[in-house]
Amino acid sequence: MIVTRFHKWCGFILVLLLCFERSTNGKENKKGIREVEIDKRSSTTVLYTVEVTTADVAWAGTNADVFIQIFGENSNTSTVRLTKSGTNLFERGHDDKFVFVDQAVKGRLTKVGIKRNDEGLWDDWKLDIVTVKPGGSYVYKFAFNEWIPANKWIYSYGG
Ligand SMILES: [Ca+2]
Ligand SMILES: [Ca+2]
Repeated sequence: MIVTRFHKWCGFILVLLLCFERSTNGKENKKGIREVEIDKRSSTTVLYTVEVTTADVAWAGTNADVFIQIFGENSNTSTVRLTKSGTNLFERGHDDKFVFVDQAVKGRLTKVGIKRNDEGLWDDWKLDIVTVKPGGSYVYKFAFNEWIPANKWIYSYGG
C-alpha cells in the first residue's frame, strides 16, 4: 500500500515537473524565435552596390563572366556573378554598376576577390578598381590595376 502510494506521488511530482519544464522551454523558444527574426531583417542580408571599373588601355575590355566575393573580418559573402542583361559589360574605360542582396559581412571589409572565366573573344581583362558599398555603410575601394587571368581568384586588400 505505502509503496504504491509513494509511486503515485512520485508520478504526480514528475508530471508537474515535466509541465513546468515544458512551459519554461516554450517561453525561451518564443523569445529565441523573435530574436532570430529581428536578426534576419536587420543584419543577415544586405544590399550591396558594386562598381567595377575596367582599365583604359588597349584590349582591356572582356566579354568573360565575372564573379565577386566580398570578405569581412570574420565572414564573407557567397560567390556572386556580376551580370546585367542587355549591356556589354567590362569594356575599356567603363564603369559597370551592380546591385545584389547577399549575406551581411560583419565589421569592416578586408578584401575583395574577383574571378573571370575565358568566355568570349579577347577575354583578357585589365581591371582597374572595384568599389563596394554594403547597404547603409561606407564605400570601400579595392584597387586592382592588373590583368585578371582566367579561372583564378585575384584579391585586393584595399586602395
Ligand atoms: Ca564586354
Ligand atoms: Ca580584352
